[in-house]
Amino acid sequence: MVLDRSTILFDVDGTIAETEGDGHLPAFNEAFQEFDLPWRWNTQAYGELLSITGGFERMLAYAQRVGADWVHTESGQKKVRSIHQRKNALYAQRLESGLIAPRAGFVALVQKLHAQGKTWGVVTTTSAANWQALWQHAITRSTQLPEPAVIICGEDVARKKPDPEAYVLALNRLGIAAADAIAIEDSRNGLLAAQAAGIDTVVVRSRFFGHQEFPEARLVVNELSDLL
Ligand code: XBP
Ligand code: MG
Repeated sequence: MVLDRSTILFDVDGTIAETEGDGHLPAFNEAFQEFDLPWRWNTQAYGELLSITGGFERMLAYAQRVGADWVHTESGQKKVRSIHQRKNALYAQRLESGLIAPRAGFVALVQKLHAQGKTWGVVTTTSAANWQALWQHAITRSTQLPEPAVIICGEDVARKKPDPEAYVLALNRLGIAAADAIAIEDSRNGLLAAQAAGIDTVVVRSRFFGHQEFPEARLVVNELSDLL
């Protein structure tokens, strides 16, 4: 049994659900349109931009790339914040309309961990509102699940993944050692964050990162159902 620790910490985007391609990406493009920005991200461009964790930070990095110097002014920063908030609202709407479901095996895996007396938690660099929307509209829409014992989101940390801060905070809040936990991640940034916190990591291949190599992972699987 590879999940042989007392606590299993799940990444969100790409791991619990394929939220990027069907959720965040179209929501970003809709928000850009609403704000009369000429930016449009296709799947390939978004795949590259995903190396920058955090939607706000991703937009700033893109602005830099296309020479949109206005983002450096105070009003520019405010505008990017507003676009990000609108993106998250559009993302929540997509979840509400049932566009995204948890990945195969997620619900059964949490139920199994709970039945084994294990703890589960969430360690993500997405916004807290996005996690809440996923929990409410996708995960618990038709199933009852035990609540995660810890939830760390983007707002809880000063430095997003690949920095270990989110994982270190989760361990501290739970009062456990790194050796008591296993992380499940889908991206290299997530894997590096968990590893830097001393946590052994299982990688589940996802749409945007599935082609990458993960030599530091304890195990790489195609689906969460492979962990049942
Ligand atoms: C993935 C991310 C997130 C989402 C967008 O986080 O980098 O930034 O792409 O979310 P993880 P926000 O895989 O750690 O869950 O726009 O709310 O930042
Ligand atoms: Mg992820």
